[in-house]
Amino acid sequence: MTPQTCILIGAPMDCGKRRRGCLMGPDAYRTAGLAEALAALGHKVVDRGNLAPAPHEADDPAAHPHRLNECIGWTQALMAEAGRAMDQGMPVFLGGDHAISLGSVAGVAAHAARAGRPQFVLWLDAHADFHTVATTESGNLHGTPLAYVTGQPGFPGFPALPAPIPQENICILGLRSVDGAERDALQASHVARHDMREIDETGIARPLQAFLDRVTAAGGALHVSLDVDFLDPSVAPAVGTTVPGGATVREGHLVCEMLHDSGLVTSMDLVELNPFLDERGRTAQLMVDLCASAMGRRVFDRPTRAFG
Ligand code: EXY
Ligand code: MN
Ligand code: MN
Ligand code: MN
Repeated sequence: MTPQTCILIGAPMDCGKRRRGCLMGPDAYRTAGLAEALAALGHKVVDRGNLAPAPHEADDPAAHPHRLNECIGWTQALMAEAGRAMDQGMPVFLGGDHAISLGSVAGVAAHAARAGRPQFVLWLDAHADFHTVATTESGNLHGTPLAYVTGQPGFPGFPALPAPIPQENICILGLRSVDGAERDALQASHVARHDMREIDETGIARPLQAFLDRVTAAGGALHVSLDVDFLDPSVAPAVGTTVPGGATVREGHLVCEMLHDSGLVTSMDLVELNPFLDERGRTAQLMVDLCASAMGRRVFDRPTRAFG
């Protein structure tokens, strides 16, 4: 892989849901050696430290949705930072819960639009995260970023989107927990979505390669949003929204290895890690290893020639 300048951006955002702990995510990735792993692959690594939300009104702790003003403040800060970082290299946003993607994805899409490139998004998640502020039953805004970045109505108070992402430029892999309103909205949409049943039947490489081929054909920029709960809880326990039946360690690595080989990835989120729920850092370490795979770590330079 061409050496990149990886810009690590800590986003200790914890307001996208009620269970606390994701604010420790950026430091857990640092402790697990993310910068060192990327540098060992030949990349330049710049750690920008941690962001803070833009100034905002205090939230009523009992309000629905949960901590809306703080989420809007984070979205403003992350959108601005995403644009700056895209000018300097490849941003890796270290969550924080998945509400960081309200800002990171909106910001990279705005940058791509300025550069005249279509933005694509790969969403690796047990959940669809396709609620709006109007449809969320839990009131947890980490369940909304894909609806926001595709320009769905129902996000009062959030920044206007400079560049909504076309639904057909989104692919979700790993689905196994989708609420009714999300299911209806997704089924009426052009978002490509692949649940675990399909992945069991076809393997994970097939839907991923089909999507990567579309990104290549369009000359697109590709943002990858990796939610810890994409992975099976038996191998990635440090997340508040575990759903059994997730991706295996090897499925996770294969996705990341194929992403690297595609040469398409222009930005990335690592989200939902809650170090308070981890077991001796194993989930943080797995996320770092997956990121390293996406950035070029491999066992051999070339595959072994087929025998016979
Ligand atoms: N759909 C559920 C809700 O809206 O509360 C769960 C959302 C979980 C979101 C996690 C981060 O992927
Ligand atoms: Mn620029
Ligand atoms: Mn998510
Ligand atoms: Mn999830």
